[in-house]
Formats: sequence, C-alpha cells, structure tokens
Amino acid sequence: MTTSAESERIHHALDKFVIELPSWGFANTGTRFGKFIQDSAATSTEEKLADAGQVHHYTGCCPTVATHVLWDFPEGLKSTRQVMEAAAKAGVRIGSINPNVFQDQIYKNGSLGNPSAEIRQKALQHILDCVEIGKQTGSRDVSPWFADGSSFPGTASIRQRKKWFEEGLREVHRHLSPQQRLLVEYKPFEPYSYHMDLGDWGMALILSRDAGPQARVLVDTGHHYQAQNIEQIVAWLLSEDMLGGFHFNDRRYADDDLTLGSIDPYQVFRIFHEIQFFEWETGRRADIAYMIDQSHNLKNKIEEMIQTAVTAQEIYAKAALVNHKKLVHHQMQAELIDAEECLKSAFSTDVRPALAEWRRSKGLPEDPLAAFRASGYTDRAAHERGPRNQGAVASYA
Ligand code: RM4
Ligand code: MN
Ligand code: MN
Repeated sequence: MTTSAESERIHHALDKFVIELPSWGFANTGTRFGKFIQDSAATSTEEKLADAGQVHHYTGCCPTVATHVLWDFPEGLKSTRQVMEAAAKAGVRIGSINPNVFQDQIYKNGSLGNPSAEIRQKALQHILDCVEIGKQTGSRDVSPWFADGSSFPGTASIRQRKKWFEEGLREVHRHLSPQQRLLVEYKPFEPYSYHMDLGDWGMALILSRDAGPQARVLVDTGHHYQAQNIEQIVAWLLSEDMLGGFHFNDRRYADDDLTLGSIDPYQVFRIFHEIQFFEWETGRRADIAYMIDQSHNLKNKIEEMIQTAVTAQEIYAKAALVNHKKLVHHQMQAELIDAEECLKSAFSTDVRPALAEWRRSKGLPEDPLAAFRASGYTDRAAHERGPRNQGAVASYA
C-alpha cells in the first residue's frame, strides 16, 4: 500500500504519462514460420484504429497510434484524410509515422545503404513522403527503422554504406518542418546475419547528430544483445540530450516483441527510474515519445495491449516512488545497500490501489481489462470480421 503522499506522487506521474500504440499490433501476424489467425483481428486500417481506440477508451493513457505507411496508408499521401477521419472516429490521433523501406523486393540489398543509387533514391523518396504525411497528420515523429545490412563478410562496404546513410538522413532532415523530429532506431541483428548498418546506439547517435538538430535516437528494448545494460544507454542518451523515443516490448531470446514486463519488469523499472531521476535532477521533462512495439499472435490483441498499457503505468508509478534525495545522499556516501534499497523498496511497492484511485478520479474503469472483456467487443468483432480473416495470411498489414 502507498501513503497518501506516495499516492499523490503516483497520480502526478500518471497525469503526464502517455504511451503510443502500434497499429501493427492489432492485425494478424505470426512468426517467420507461419501466421496464426484470430477471428477478431483487425483487417483494415479503420479496424486497427478502432481497436486501438478501445485500448485508449479503457486505459485513458494511449491517445495516439503509430502507423506504418505501406500497411496503413495504402495510397500514401492520398490516404491521409481517410486515415485521420478513421482515427478521429475511434477517439485517437495519428502518432509517429513509420516508413517501410524493408518489405519491397528492391530492398533485398538495402534501402538508404543500397549500392544502387536508384534504389537509394526510391527509399529516400518514400521517407520524404512519410515526412509529408506526418505534416498532414500533425504527427511529430518520423520514425524509420532500417533493415539494412549484409549477411556475409566482405560483401558490403561498411564505411561506404555509412556515408550513404549520412547523405540520406541529412536529406530527410532538410525536409522536416520545425515541429517534426526524426527518430533513428537501431538493431544489431535481423534480418541480416553479419552486419547491420545501424547496429547499436552509438551508430544511431552519430547518424542522428550528423543529420541535424531535430534528430534523436530511438531505443527499442528488444534491439539489444542479451546482457546489454539498456538503462545505461538511456542514461547516456539523456545526458547527451539525444533520447527521442522508445519502442517498448519484452524479450527472452531475440527481438521477441513480447508483452512489456512479462519477462523482466525490473529492467523496465530501471529504465523508467533513469528517466525520472534525470527529470528530478534537471527540473525538466525528458522529451521522450513512449511507444509500444509489440505484435501479438498468441494472446488476444486488444487485451494484450490493455495489459501492456496497464503494466507500463504500474512500473512507471513504481519508478516515481524512488526517493531521489535519499538516493543521491547514499550514492555520495557510497552506502551501497541503502542506495540499492531505494530502488528495491520502490519496485516492491504495490501501486495497484493508487492506480485504481487515479482511474476513478478520471472516470475510467478501475480494471480496464475486465471492463473491456465485459463489453463483448471481441465477440462482435469475431462475428463481423471472422469471414474476412479466413485464410488471411499477409504479414502485419
Ligand atoms: C522492427 C522494428 C521496427 C518495427 C518493425 C515492424 O523489428 O522494431 O520498429 O516497425 O519491426
Ligand atoms: Mn521497433
Ligand atoms: Mn523490433
């Protein structure tokens, strides 16, 4: 249980905490070996947005939806109005715009890092279209993930490809409006098996700095090697003012895109702690876009998103309970056990009653998952979409 002062801290923290949903988390997806179809899964952009709207309706903390341009804007810029109308109808807004320069056949050997100037140009043009879409939807972040890399030693010039990335990202940056940001995501493995052009946070940092002042690094929790200390990366990026956003998910082995906190909730806590510690120390809000990047093929998709949003709130609330003043004191005195206990006691506090109270105060259901289940939405969606979902095996879209 929390004291009333602690509950107040939690309420204050939750008032500022929003997390973006990924449109691709609501459609049928699978593993690279096969797709598992759910009758109630979304079959169109409108349905993905409607499902995301359900998550926001019950949790109150997911007002925006990240979109993947090829999957959600089938006619590119021409689809913008329709997509925005569907979002408004669903009670959400369009959030970050994710270019897709990895799916088409031409990208077999890369996009902005492709040895063919013509293909590099096509990739660039697609990203510039995404910048335009973002201007129209009023989205702040354009958030490319580059699948570029090589699978065999010696087959690609790593330095030359770095130069092509510098050129491409500078050009993208030149087209941003003053309100827009470019978020550069990295990943050390997959789909290529030898090198990935943007393999880690250092590479993303160098390219972001080179691109221009509105570029920042995006950290996807699943995009690290097993033993990597992600919260240290977060602390360094914060101290460099270069952390722009997060893709939250959990993982056990690789980029598993599992439910946040399902494997290692303490890691998520340590990340949130570094952020809130920074905010306390500097007295300013870290300008970070929190997003979920998960695709669920075993659990019900809307339920899992609700579970994720609620988990994110719980862990964020726990991190808000760290006594920073005490922590700094113990750190300075090198009182290791006492310092560590500041984190552990916050992490082990049951914040659920305070969260329920926060929800009540906002007119939200105390138990968002139970409320969603009681609504019968899944059965209705399964009934209506079921026939369309038979044999629907396309990945993500
Ligand atoms: C990648 C990466 C990107 C996401 C795609 C679908 O692994 O995490 O952020 O957009 O998957
Ligand atoms: Mn991601
Ligand atoms: Mn990923």
